[in-house]
Formats: sequence, C-alpha cells, structure tokens
Amino acid sequence: MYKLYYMPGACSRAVHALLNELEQPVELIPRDSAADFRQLNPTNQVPVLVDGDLVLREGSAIVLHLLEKHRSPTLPDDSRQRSEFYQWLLFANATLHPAYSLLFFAKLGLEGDAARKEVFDKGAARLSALWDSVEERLRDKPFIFGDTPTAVDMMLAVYADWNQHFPVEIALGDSTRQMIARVQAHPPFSLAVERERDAAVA
Ligand SMILES: N[C@@H](CCC(=O)N[C@@H](CS)C(=O)NCC(=O)O)C(=O)O
Repeated sequence: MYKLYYMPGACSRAVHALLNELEQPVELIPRDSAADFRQLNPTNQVPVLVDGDLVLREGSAIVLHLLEKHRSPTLPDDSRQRSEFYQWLLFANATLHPAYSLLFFAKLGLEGDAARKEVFDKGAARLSALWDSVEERLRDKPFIFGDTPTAVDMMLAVYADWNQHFPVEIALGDSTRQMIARVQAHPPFSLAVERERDAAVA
C-alpha cells in the first residue's frame, strides 16, 4: 500500500485524489505527526509518496510516477500530446503553485503590513494573469485535456481553493470556475477532501 505524507488542503491533496482515481489504497500520514519527516524530505514539504522502498517527493514527479506505473489513459501515448501534458502539469506545479507559495510566505513570514500588502497586490495580479491562460485553454473544453479530468485539473482545483487565504482578489474566469466546480464534484477528488477532513478530526 502507498503511504502519502500530506497536509490538509495542501498540494498533496491532488496526489491523494489521483490515488483515489487510480483506485489505489493509501495510508495517509499527516506531515506534522511524523517525527522523522525531514529524513524523507529535507525541505520539510509535502507531498511525499512512499512506494515500497521508493521515497518520492515533488508533486509532478509523483504524479508522473503514478500515471506511468498504473498506465493511466489520461497520460497520452502520442509523444506530442504527452509533451503538452507535461507542459500543463509543469505550468500548474512549477509556475502557478510557486506564485501562490510567495503569497503564503508573505502571509506567514513577512513582517510589516506595507510589505505584506505589496506582495499580496502584486502576487494577486500575477496569479490573475496566470489564471487567464487557464481560462483561454478552457474556452472550448470542460477540462484542460477535453472531456475527462486529469491530475492537472485536480492540481488547479487545489490551488484555486487557496484564494480564500488571501485578502486580495485573484480573478478566475467563468470557464475556470466551472471546471473547478466539476473537479470538486468528481468523486475521487471529493473523497480526498472528505478523508482529509475525517483524518483531521480523528
Ligand atoms: N515543489 C514542491 C512544492 C511543495 C510545497 O510547496 N508544499 C507545501 C504545501 S502545498 C508545503 O509542504 N508547505 C509546508 C512548508 O513549506 O513547511 C512540490 O511540488 O512538491
């Protein structure tokens, strides 16, 4: 069985939802309950997936490992389409996520209201522009790759949920909001939310 180190509502939720989608049982381990977590990931960040003797960190690497290992049809065989999948996966995980990380840093780590406000304002403008490219992509399709949600849509839905943590408007277009609502209603995703909630109160 896989082990997933996670934090509630964090980017690890997308991996959790993907494991549900792939019908893989998983033991969920809250990062803060793991005494030795820094030995698994010196950056102290989730997600970390333990697959037998393989300890894997970095969300994109974990997602690709799972999609390949379980031969998910959402990872295209065609090399051009696969490259496009990589592009959107990395746009989400390596461009959009770090733009949010900056805002979390301002919220939790910056001293001084003026400095924090400046990062919030500029960060929100940047994030809104990044979400514009998602909106553009979704103009003619319900999900990033057509009619079926993939790990990329799940990542985007997790990140969009972070908007509530900041006192600034991060603008999402109508098609983006509709896609996110579809992902939230997608059973593997809603099960991940539910299980995280149950684990938090247990
Ligand atoms: N590049 C890493 C980023 C991971 C990351 O930023 N994780 C956040 C949660 S979304 C985290 O663990 N934050 C807690 C911390 O930094 O202490 C990945 O994609 O796995």
